[in-house]
Amino acid sequence: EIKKEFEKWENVTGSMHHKSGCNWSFVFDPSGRLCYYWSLIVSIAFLYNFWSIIYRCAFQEINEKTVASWFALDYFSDFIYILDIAVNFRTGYLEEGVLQTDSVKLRQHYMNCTIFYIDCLCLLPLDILYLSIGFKSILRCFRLIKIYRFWAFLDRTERHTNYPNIFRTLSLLHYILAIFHWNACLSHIIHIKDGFGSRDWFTRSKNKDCEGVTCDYLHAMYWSVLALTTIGDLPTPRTKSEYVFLIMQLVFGLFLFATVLGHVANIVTNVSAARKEFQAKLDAVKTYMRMRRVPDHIQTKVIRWFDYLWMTQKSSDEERSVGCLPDKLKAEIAIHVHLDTLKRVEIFQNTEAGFLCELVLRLRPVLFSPGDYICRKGEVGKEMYIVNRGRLQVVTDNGKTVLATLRAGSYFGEISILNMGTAGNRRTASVRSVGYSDLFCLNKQDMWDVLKDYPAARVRLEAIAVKRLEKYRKEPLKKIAMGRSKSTPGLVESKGKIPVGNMNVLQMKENQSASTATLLKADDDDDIEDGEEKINSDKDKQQQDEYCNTVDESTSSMD
Ligand code: PCG
Repeated sequence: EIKKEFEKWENVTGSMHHKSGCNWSFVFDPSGRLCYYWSLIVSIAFLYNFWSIIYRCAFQEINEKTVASWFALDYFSDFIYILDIAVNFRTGYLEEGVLQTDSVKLRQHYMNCTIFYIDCLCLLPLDILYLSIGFKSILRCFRLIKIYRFWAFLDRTERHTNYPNIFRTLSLLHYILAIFHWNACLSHIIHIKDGFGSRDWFTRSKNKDCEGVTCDYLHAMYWSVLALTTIGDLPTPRTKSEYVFLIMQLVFGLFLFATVLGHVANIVTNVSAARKEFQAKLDAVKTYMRMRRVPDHIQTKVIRWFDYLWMTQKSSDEERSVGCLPDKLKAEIAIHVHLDTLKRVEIFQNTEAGFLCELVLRLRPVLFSPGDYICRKGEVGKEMYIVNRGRLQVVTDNGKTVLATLRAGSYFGEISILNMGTAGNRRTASVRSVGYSDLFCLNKQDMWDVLKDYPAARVRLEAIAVKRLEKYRKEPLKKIAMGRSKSTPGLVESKGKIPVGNMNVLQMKENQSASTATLLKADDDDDIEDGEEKINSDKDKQQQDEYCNTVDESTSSMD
């Protein structure tokens, strides 16, 4: 327990390394959470400098009353910068993909990096000049170089956040306000320094209601917003330099405006991308159906299918979104996403983790509408299905006799793909969707590929198939076994052999072995009406082991 807690804590903080005796030393994991929170603090310190330096430069508002607080804030932010250097000395780095934690190596690595010199430059102590030129914030301008930490922080947040569009909007807003702020302060500096020989281009009319530094700042900001958003309504320039300055302002504003517009359009497009993609697909299908004069009732059915798809927040090609991930990661996601369903599927219970991984990667989600036939008796079976959501009925030829009702966690279609029916790879019954059904589809080739490596799962699958067949045909087991031995089973048989698992079932049946009897007896005890056959898992596990041994033996003998 303690170890677990410690590991959890380590995950949050980075890692702690125990050195000789009671010498504990921290090493920050650069991708850990502590490093992230620390970069947030450094970013706040940077933002303080970013907004305040230019403001204080322009408005010279520092007086005896405020000087103490500015001093305190300045040196607190400097303290954070110093601490940041200390943190960087203890931040691990990756060498050949391995996190380095040795303190000497970390120190050398940091000191050999340009970042170290940049960090030192940020803290250039020009403050000493306060003594000669006074408390001028321009002397702190080197603190702004720390912007690289702020950008890194934004980058990481954008990558990690679950709301990237909200984050992008806020970040864009911040950039716009910062540009307005800097432009306002710079224009104010030019204005007070009598930059263009006159002050009319910027001066506001005297107003008793709004006086003081704050009002001056607000006026500058207002002027800056008017100029940069190209709204105009600025005091008419008089001198040549005023004209040039204002023209430059307006041109810059135009570019800024276009960039902002582009960014906003991008964000809006991202937000509605899923909807647009969905709508485009629906429109294409509708156009096609109209052109081909598809009957109205089918058109309605198709549109309802789209309705259900949209309402259940499903995209018809979900897999595409995770397509770029390596298989292992894809399997992890898929297992997590489909876990609830898969846990209910009996062939997946008590199976090796590898089996689930292999299978889950090959599952393809499909959606059926009310009354749709997923398969019909006599068709060639090319895939099997697992029910994720919905209700389905297994029906006989006439479609009236319901053999079983399948619900979430059931599977069907395995008999024909395992070539277990007397008619080989033909469907032994029809399966109909009662309402909308959300299924996972697994194609024959994939199924065989997986079962080849997991014979125990195959034995289970076949045992249940035999039981289903018996229920359907009301024939004694032995007969089925005989029938099956004549049929053409699957891939292995296509190579002239009887599939190992099938042979196993046959052997079991022929020998009337205790294993089969137990397995099938367990099946017979099931709630047949529901069609959700359950196997006593403990007994089954025992049997499986027995079967596995037999299978292994037979496999090796066949090989
Ligand atoms: P398959 O491939 O023959 O296609 C129809 C499927 O219905 C069948 O495989 C079984 O997986 C499934 N099924 C579920 N319950 C029953 C049942 O009681 N009898 C039969 N024959 N099939 C069933």
